[in-house]
Amino acid sequence: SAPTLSVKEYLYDTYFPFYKQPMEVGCFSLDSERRFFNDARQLKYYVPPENGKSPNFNLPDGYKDRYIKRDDNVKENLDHLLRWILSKHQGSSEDNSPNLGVKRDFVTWRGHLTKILTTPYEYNEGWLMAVTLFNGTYYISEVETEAAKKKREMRPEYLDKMMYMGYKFEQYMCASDPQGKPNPAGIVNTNEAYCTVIQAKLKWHSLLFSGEVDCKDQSYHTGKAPSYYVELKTSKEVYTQKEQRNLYRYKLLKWWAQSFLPGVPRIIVGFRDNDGTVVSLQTFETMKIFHVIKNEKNMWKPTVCVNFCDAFLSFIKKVVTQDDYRMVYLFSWEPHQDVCYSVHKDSEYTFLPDWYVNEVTK
Ligand code: 0WD
Ligand code: CA
Repeated sequence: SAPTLSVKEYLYDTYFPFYKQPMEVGCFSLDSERRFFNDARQLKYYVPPENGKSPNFNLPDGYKDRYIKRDDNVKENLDHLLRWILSKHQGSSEDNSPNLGVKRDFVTWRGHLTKILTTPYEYNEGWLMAVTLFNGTYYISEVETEAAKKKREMRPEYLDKMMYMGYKFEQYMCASDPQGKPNPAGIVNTNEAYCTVIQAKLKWHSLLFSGEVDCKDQSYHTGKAPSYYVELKTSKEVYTQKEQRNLYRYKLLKWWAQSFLPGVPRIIVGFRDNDGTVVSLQTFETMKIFHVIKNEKNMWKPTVCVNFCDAFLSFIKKVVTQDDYRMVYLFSWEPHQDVCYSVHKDSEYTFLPDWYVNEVTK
């Protein structure tokens, strides 16, 4: 029978594997109509609240009348990232920035890798990852599970509002220009995005992935990307031990994995009260999160996450053998089970677009 991959924690609880310092190789922007631009026009700038003042951000403000939501029925697959790759491919003769000619084993979204990293500690939601080997590179693109689709379509309004509040927090904390001020009277449009493109290496696997970045902290003048990037989060105020445990066990795991991958060093959390007002801020340094949680019982270990990711990428390399843009190896995982896969040719799962395939094979 076909090989499978176990996700059991103890299998991956060994030494921390080699993860080469992630390097930014480019960026791109998506505008208010989700149009692609090969530049940093959507980058935002971090503006902390005035010295000594505690924040007082009204996050539900504008939910009803100043909110333009991205259409999440549109499946974009890897398209924006592929467009970025092509723009480098085409411009490569004038462009002598390093590494772009380098072959990479894997191309994907950062968010997909985050899901893979946290798999050994996930007990609620499974995932589906479509993998195509094309011209020597493995492309990984997530497929929405039936369960996730149902959940999205049935999403109650309070959860939708919660998502809005996360974006609203960004608006309170960021300016559009380096010398600008935040504009909380503006519209929240979730089509807009600034994405960094990162090259990294995990043991034998070279990775090229892209992730959305919230803002740049200009007080780190000497640094370069990704070291000046900041990830913004909101969370409910913590009152009890149990609430603190849940924050550490579930949210910090996801936040750590998401920011560790691209090397985003700081996560700034706005804690909101029951009315959705942010009343305090706390900074977590990504590389110190493990020290924060390690004395608590039954938590999680970065080493398990990263070793599992390495094992999954090796599993892909073992299983995906046919180099063909029309083939998809569909990897699926459900909680308490092993990762397994099925193979599909010319199916609904094919995701590399013709415009990409044609340009690369030209
Ligand atoms: O499944 C995905 N993650 C896909 C994401 C599939 C296809 C495209 N994308 C796009 C997203 O729309 C976004 O523009 O890629 C970009 C982000 O990718 P990522 O950085 O790899 O995703 P992730 O790390 O999961 O999310 C980063 C941020 C989120 O911030 P929080 O603080 O909530 O983690 O990207 C935003 C969100 O702000 N985001 C989205 N925005 C609009 N629509 C979406 C989405 N579906 N998913 C994440
Ligand atoms: Ca964020």
